[in-house]
Amino acid sequence: MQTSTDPRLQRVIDKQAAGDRLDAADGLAMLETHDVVGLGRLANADKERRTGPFVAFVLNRQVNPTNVCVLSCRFCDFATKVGDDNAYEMTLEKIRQRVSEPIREVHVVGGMHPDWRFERYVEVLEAIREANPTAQIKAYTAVEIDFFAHLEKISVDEVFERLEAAGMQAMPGGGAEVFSERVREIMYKEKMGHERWLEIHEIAHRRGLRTNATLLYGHVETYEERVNHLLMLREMQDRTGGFLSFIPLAFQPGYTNIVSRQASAIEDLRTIATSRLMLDNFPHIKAYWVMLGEETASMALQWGADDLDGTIGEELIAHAALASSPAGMTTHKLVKLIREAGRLPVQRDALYNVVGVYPAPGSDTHWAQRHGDGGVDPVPMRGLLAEAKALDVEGHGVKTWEMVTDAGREVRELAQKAATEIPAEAVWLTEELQQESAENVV
Ligand code: V47
Repeated sequence: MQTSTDPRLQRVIDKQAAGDRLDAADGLAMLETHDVVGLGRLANADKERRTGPFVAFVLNRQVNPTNVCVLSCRFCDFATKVGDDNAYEMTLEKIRQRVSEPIREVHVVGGMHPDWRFERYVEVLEAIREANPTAQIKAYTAVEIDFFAHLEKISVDEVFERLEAAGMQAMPGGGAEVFSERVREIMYKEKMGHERWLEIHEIAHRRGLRTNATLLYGHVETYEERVNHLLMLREMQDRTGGFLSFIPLAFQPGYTNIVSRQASAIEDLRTIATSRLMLDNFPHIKAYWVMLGEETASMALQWGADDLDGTIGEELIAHAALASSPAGMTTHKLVKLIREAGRLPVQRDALYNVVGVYPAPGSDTHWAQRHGDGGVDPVPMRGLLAEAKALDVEGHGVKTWEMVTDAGREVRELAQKAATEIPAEAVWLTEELQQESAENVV
């Protein structure tokens, strides 16, 4: 059994072994521990129980339709006002162009423009669906949904109805920041409070929409406030089961003068691991490479994270705040990053259905999988998926690629198969194979 030189972390280790639920004191102990390696081992063991050696990514594009926003949050370098030099509004044509590549997910988030009607935001989704009917749309944060409801003087349910009819299939986790009135007063006092954020996600879950949750950390928040945020999410997930993924967002200081530097890698890893262990009812923890940077994101895959988000294309929010990560990533680079972390890459869609695995290459075939622009080909899961039983999250009919061990089969064995039994000649998924893959998942 694992032991630690930190008595407070030892208590967490003992509780994990006994299957006891972790509490606020445990969360604090993890965020404060000097035994970062021990914490990583504990979180990694938990990750492996859930998703074995697999790490997921998605071929996606981020669309930020405008940076003009009615709010002026202190932490946000992205938002502008009408007439500012860097203010922009994307045309529907530009949006169509941006999403017309072969991708699985479009992530839409942007400013709340004072002159745009709700219809314009609906048209954004319609344009995306028209340009790429098979990509799943993960659109608009709870803050934007609340804004639309006020703008149109309609209920949140009615907002969802209109957006779903236009193609929305999931909701991102942005806008949560930190669930603390103290922090809200300092950083984003015009923005709605956490009760409303949670309420809107709860309405989404009730409708059967899957959503994500975020935490913006590394600015003025305390460790207690971080832990409290996690506990509030866990409590809601106990009730609804509708969250798919949790994404700790490392604050990019940019020009804000709030803090002089971004949280350290050690701090990032502690936060990822603490999230994995506290959020025992969240299927996935995302290492968002855009804000963590590639190196820390790669390490996070050994500290409890099972997802790297995606190829993204052009990211504007973190980069407005001077993030030093690249604007987007190629599939090849993501696969390489995941392999370097000793993991098996899995391509997923927005709802965490598996699209394909990238079998571990023999040393001499590794680069053989490269071609043309440096892309790598996934292999459809086929038979493998039939054994990797899909989970139905809390009876909501949501299927995830989470591997279950209680089916009497060790995850390691599945990974072995992924590495050895998949034919060497990798092919892009044909329509037919996509269909088969999708059928296998559900
Ligand atoms: O809500 C703004 C944050 C969020 C900064 O759900 C900043 O899958 C760091 O929510 N430094 C938008 N963060 C991004 C987001 C997200 C990203 C990836 C995946 C998903 C998902 C959601 O970014 C905002 C805000 O909390 N943010 N400015 C900044 N300077």
